[in-house]
Amino acid sequence: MSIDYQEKIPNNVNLAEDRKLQRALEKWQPGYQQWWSELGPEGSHQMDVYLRTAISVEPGGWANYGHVKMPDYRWGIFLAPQEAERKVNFGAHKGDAAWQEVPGEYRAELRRLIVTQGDTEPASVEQQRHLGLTCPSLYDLRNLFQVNVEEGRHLWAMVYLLHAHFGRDGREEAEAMLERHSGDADKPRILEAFNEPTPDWLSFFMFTYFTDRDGKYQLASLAESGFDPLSRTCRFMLTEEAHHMFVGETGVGRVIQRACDIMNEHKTDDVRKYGGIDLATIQRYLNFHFSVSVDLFGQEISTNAANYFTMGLKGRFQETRIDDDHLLKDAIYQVAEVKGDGIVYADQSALTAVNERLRDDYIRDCQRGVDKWNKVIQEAGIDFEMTLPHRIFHRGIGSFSTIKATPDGKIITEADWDHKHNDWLPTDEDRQYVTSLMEAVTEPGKVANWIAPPAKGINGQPQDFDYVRFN
Ligand code: BYC
Repeated sequence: MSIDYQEKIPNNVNLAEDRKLQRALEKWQPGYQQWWSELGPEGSHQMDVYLRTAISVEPGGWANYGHVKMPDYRWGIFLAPQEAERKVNFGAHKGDAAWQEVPGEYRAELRRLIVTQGDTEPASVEQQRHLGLTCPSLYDLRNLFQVNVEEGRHLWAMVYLLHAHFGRDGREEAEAMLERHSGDADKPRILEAFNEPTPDWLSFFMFTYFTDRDGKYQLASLAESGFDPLSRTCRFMLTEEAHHMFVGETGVGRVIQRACDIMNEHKTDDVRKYGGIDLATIQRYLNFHFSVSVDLFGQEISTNAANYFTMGLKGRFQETRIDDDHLLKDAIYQVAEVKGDGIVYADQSALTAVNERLRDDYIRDCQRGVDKWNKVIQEAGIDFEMTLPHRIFHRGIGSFSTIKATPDGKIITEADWDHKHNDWLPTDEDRQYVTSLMEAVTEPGKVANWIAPPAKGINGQPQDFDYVRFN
């Protein structure tokens, strides 16, 4: 499964053997490059960036590092190897051979899932396009760009599926991916969280920790798909996603570390006085990014999700490892709902609750990083604990979007919310303060004052490595 870099579009799908598809993708390519030059990372086009590029899709064999100009990055089409005799593993077609072509009766649903997934990828690049101008170090700048080029490649992954399997409407959808833009009043991105700007680096680290993790869970569910090309492309995308979440987890951890260092060094709680970001502000950012990411799982009770499952298009997280019938006709699942002025857990059909189950898996996973951040605080001997807010806090989608709640899950009145929400979510003043710290540090080995240096370099490089060269 080696990748052919001689091709105009690098790929491991024998693109050269399908001239029609190759021509269609080559027609889409200039539009993509134009989009990258207009809405990709601002001011970056002449820089040489120490990026990793996929050289093979085999585990462990794919990372190749070197300085590249991002517009010359070899975006391509890479699918994980085909599993012999793979089956549809859940839903009404359980036990059938996995589909290599789109099942005609599910075409619209499958296309919608692929379009929704694909739309988020360029959206995130657009959201982050100004961040390079205020990087806290060359290490961080390089990581931002690595994330950006990989999100660009993930768009390629979905565009390939649309072109290869959905004919003319697939090609139209691929065009539309470059026409919708994050935050555009007329043509916004599909999912709400992808229309919010990522205005500063603390937001970026929170985004890569919490929102990229939604990506991990959605991709993992799509990797279970009975539509084999979707499964294979998502499996490879997941290997890239891990680095994005690492950037988020270590990024937030370093901001926390710096706050603790300042508190200890100056024997003070007034971290801002010394140019750091205080733990309470970090907690408010966490509350915001967690809650908007939790929304990305959709409604608690969703017939769309039930249909995707029954059709065999989108499974649960690690579907094949779950010990049940994978049909969910009579199974139940406990889902939180509002009752009076509190919440209760009630039995629901497990089939219509698959979004909620995925959200549960996601929330458990989010907690692991929070525990690590708390270890940093504990080791510094500081009495403070970061917490994930309750799932009902600050929701815009689903049954909790109609109520107001505290971060610990108590339902409150609108008036109480108006009075208290500034304690729980970043205030204008917080955002202004964090923005005021955002100044580019581009000397090799130097790091901005508000964040601790990374524990180790990328690919074993020393602290003062020139990850990005400005030309
Ligand atoms: N915003 O039945 P429901 C990533 C709509 S992130 C706006 O629950 P469903 C990445 C919904 O469309 C992962 N609208 O919907 C991360 C529906 O509309 P209709 C992206 C929303 O379909 C970082 C209605 O509400 N991938 O990869 O079960 C950087 C009823 O809702 C939202 C995917 O999401 C929302 N948040 O669930 C880069 C996977 N939520 O039918 C990349 C593909 C719901 O009434 N998508 N609505 O017109 C899906 O699986 C599903 O579309 C969702 C929504 C889970 C998102």
